[in-house]
Amino acid sequence: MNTIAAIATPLAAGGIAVIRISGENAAEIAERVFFPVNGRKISEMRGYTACYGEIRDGGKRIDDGVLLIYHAPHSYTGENTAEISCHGGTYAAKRVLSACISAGAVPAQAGEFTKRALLNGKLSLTQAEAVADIIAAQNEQFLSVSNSQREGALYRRITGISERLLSLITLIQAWIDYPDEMEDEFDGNLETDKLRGIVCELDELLASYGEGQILRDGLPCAIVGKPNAGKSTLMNLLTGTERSIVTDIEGTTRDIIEETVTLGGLMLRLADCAGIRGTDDLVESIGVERMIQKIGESVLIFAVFDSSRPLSEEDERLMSLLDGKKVICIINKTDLPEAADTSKLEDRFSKVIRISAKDPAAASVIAGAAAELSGIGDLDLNSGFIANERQRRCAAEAREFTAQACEALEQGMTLDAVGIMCENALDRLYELSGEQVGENVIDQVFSRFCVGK
Ligand SMILES: Nc1nc2c(ncn2[C@@H]2O[C@H](COP(=O)(O)OP(=O)(O)OP(=O)(O)O)[C@@H](O)[C@H]2O)c(=O)[nH]1
Ligand SMILES: [Mg+2]
Repeated sequence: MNTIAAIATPLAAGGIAVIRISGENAAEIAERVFFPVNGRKISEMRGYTACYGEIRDGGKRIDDGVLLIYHAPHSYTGENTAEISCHGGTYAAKRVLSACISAGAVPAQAGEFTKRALLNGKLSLTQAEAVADIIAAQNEQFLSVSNSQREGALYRRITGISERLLSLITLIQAWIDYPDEMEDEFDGNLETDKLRGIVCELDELLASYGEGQILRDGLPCAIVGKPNAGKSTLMNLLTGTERSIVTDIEGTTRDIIEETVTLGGLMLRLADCAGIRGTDDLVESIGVERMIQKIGESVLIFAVFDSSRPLSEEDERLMSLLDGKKVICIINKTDLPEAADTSKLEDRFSKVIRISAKDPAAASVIAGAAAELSGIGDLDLNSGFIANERQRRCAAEAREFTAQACEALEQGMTLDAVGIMCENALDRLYELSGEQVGENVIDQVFSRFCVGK
């Protein structure tokens, strides 16, 4: 395999930039561009040691920096690796890279360092995918669960399921091949129960996909209520900006305004909607339709009620739209005298909070209620979760084949047929974990990566 090189840090002005070289000739290539001030020979440097020196291209000094050496297999890729840290200017970093290319390295493809780590057995496929998620993480929780994945949480979970399936297949095969030599009678009920257990586990695993997505992308939340209830004031409070226009004119917000915020470690994708009311204005009525659609798409609803005005027909209509949804009932404008019969709201909603959206302290009250209702704090994704569509498809197919095997057994089909379905399920699990995966799948996974990773 050839020796590759790439800039591993973002192409922007910064303190330092790192150029990474990986492959059999990493030290030789480094020796052609990096000249230690202490005169040390790079090829004789021990692994995990560094030295300071000059970086040259064709004899011309282009920068100075630090060289770090790793020896195979003790590196990220499992290959010989050299990392040159130079000054963090975009041009300087590109010049150092081009010097490495002139010295014999080949420009790395997107994700090629991690791909080599995979091919050298340093990572499983799901661990490599977790590396991409760590890079993409935008909040504490997703970073934390991605780190668990990186340590092999999903891999271990899948391995546990595949081992059970494999022992079942072995047993079925033995019953097919050597029925007379088996000690026990074949017990269809027992094996069906085992398969059912595997189906349940795969269902749980599949459910983790949605939960993982919420952690990664944020919890979709709609802010709804009648005109002038204070929805946009609340939006601005939570985003800490003047994102939405606030006036005392009813119907100020006509289209949906969206923003992602992190509150108390919880990432929320907020949508400030048009106020709900019957209107002849075409634009406003489209806004109301979009608000209704947004309620459908959201996991959590912030329903804002104006306590300074009596509850109206619009409030009633809103309540009817919220049936079956997770709702935080927000009684707003508590700084004004109360005119609404709020006991009605207390009866209707299980989670009710009283705030003034003009008071900055209200943000933490809302964050607390959102964290409680979202249930995200109770999620345990540290034991592995389905992180992307590729994994979800493999798990869904494995679940389908296992369910079919279960049904086949119940209907008294031949053990051969049951065995084939179990094997199909196992193949999908091996594809999920990457133990049995085609080159095209690997290429697809690494196309998500950046160059230098
Ligand atoms: N006194 C008081 N006024 C508030 C409070 N929250 C909002 N307001 C005022 O109520 C008026 C309407 O606020 P908005 O945030 O624009 O209301 P909205 O629900 O977005 O209204 P539409 O976009 O028209 O549907 C503005 O004058 C706000 O300043 C509050 O807690 N107390
Ligand atoms: Mg508004």
